[in-house]
Formats: sequence, C-alpha cells, structure tokens
Amino acid sequence: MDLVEGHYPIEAPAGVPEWDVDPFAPEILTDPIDYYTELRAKGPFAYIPKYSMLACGRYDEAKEVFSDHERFVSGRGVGLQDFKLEQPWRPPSIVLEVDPPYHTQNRRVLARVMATKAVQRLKEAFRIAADDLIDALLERGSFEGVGDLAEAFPVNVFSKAVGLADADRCKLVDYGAMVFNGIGPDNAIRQASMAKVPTIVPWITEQCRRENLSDDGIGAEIYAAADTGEITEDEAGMLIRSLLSAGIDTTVTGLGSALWCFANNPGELERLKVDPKLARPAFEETLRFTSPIHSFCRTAGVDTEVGGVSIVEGTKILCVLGAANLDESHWTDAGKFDIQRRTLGHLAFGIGIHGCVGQNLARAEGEAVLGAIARKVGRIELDGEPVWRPNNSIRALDRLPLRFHTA
Ligand code: OVM
Repeated sequence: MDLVEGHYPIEAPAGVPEWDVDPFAPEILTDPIDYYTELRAKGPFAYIPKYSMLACGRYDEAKEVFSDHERFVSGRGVGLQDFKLEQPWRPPSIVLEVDPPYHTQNRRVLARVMATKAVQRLKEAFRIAADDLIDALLERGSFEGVGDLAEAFPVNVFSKAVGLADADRCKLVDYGAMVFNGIGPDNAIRQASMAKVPTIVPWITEQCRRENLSDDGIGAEIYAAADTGEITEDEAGMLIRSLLSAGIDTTVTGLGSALWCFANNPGELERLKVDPKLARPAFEETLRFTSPIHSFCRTAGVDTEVGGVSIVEGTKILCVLGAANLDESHWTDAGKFDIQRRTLGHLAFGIGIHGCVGQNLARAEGEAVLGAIARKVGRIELDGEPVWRPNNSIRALDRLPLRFHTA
C-alpha cells in the first residue's frame, strides 16, 4: 500500500464530511481564524483527503483524543509520519514521541527538575532580566518585538537556567522551528527548515553533552539522574535535547503573541497596569487566545470511536488546539482577549500524561515579562504591520515592530 505523508491512507469514516483544505498552506498558517471556525462547523471531525487524515477542532473531541494516551498513542509520532512505518528525521524524543511505560521514567526526571519548587528558585533572576530588558527597550522607544524581546528573553534566561555554554539565538530558534515544522507534511516550509540540519543539529548535539553544561543548572540535574542510575547517560543527553526542542520557540511565540495581543487591545493593557498581579492570568489568556502550538497529531493505536465516529487503527488525527481554544460552545466570547477570563482547561499546554512538562517555567517567563511591562510601560504602539512566520505546528510571529511609551 502506498503511504500518504508516511502513514496509512484511510477512507472518510461514515458521517464525517470531506474537506478539501490544506491546513498547512502558508495562507492558513499565517491567518488561521477562519479555518478554525470552519473546521469546528464541520462537526466532531473532518476528513482531509490531501493528507488522508482526520482533523478535530472542537474542544470536547480535541480534549478526548489528546488526553487518552492508551487509544491515541504518541510513539508513532505526533506529526503526519507514522514511526512504525517510516524512520523519522531524528531519533525520536524519549518523552514526546514514546508511550508508557518508557515514557514514565523519562518524564519523571523532567517533571522533577522543572517542578514548581525548582522554578521558584529561578523567578528572581527572571524578574531582574525582564526589568532590565524592558528598561532598555523603553529607552530605545521603537524596537523589533520578536527579535529584541520575544526571542531575546527566553534565549537569555532559559539558556542560563539549563546551563548552556553557548546561547546562539539563531541556532536555538532555528532548531525549534525545525522540530515543529518536522511535525507537518513534507511541504516547502518543512524542507526550508530541514536544509539547516547539517549546520544546526551537530551544534545542538554538542550543547547537550555533560561537559558543555554548567554544574548548577537544570542540565546538570538531569545528568545527576544518570549518576544515580535512574536513566542512562545517553538518555540524559536526549532529555536535554527535548528541553532545547520544546523550550525556546514555544515561549518565544507566547511572549511575541502577548505583545501582539496587548498592542491590539490597549484596554486590556490598562487593566494589567492597574493590577500588575494580572500578569500571570494575562499570559494564560494569551496562550488560550493564540495557541502557540496550533496543532499536533495523535495516532489511533486501536480501532475505536470518538463522538460517534468510528476511527480505524493507524489513523492520524490532527488535533487543532488553536481551534479548540476558540470554541464558542466551550468559551464565552471565545474571540475576545480578556485577561480576567477563567482560562482553566485551555489546551495550549496539551493535557494528560504528555501535557507540557515545562509549563511552570514557561509561565514564570511570561509573568516576569508581563509584570515588568505592567509596572513600567505606559502604552504599546504598533510601529508597522505584524508579519507572521508560517510553521507547520506553531503560530509564530516573524516581525512585530513596536514602540513602548513611558507611563
Ligand atoms: C521533544 C519535544 C519537541 C517538541 C515539542 C515538545 C511540546 C517536545 O523533543 O521532546 O513538546
């Protein structure tokens, strides 16, 4: 049987409408809202003939598929390729792209080194770095929101927290883009990213080695788990690779989108300034409203059924988290950016055993930056048109020209 994007082709299940759309077309990736709306209107699932897969954009089904790791596995890849049938571009992640029981021991190590208490120790450094950065940008007035803030901040603080010897911003951001594009089909966007493999992958591998990490960071703590025999030395290196895969572009995107949200909603910035403690809920609402990771797949490991739809083993299901987080039947005024909304249950960090293990660290970064803005910035002005950077699984800005005005 011929494969489609590295997975078994399927027929549309009974009752599921066919939809002749390319969810990975640049026009959709850079401006997805109408696509999200139409996907939800199709029903619990749509069948996408171009990729011979199902897509779900409603909250309930996206959540059901995403949280049931027994029926919907990750070990066959969370992109379009089925790792049972084709070899992926890099050795699979030992946390993202595996199932229990192997997943459990690896995740436990990451969960420990990024637990609330571990993150607590980093908060003061994050606050100081955010205050310094916002002061410097206020001094400059106009700046590039993506490069000068959204990328600069995580590259600085996350690299230090991990203990990287060399925080090459371009390589870290491009590696993340490669990992997230790698989850999509073999389109021009993916190919352009993959062209950088020969220069970036060896550099990343080098950064993951024990001798290249500081002895007081998260990286060293992961290697400590190899010393006690909890994991092997190679597994420790692979878990560092996961940090560098998932920890930069996601937070870059969340911070960039937060700036975009506030530039477009000056009334919400006013509310944040009145009560800077809203920095944390404001970051959470940014995640719900913009969904930095717009979609991830699961693979049906068994014949099953969801929302009355029969799903055959081997089916790839595109869970469109961006659409679920804007589902009007779950969220009141879903399309409104409201920093005081109850955001509990949003799917931006995923859910279940694969839910983002770094989410407390990500929140601490968002809180530090938005807190500094709340206390220091009077007004945020768009200083040109925002430009989006199409990516097969993240909804990222490419450029965001901004001007900060003092209070
Ligand atoms: C990993 C990995 C890569 C991308 C995303 C992710 C959102 C994890 O390499 O483990 O989680």
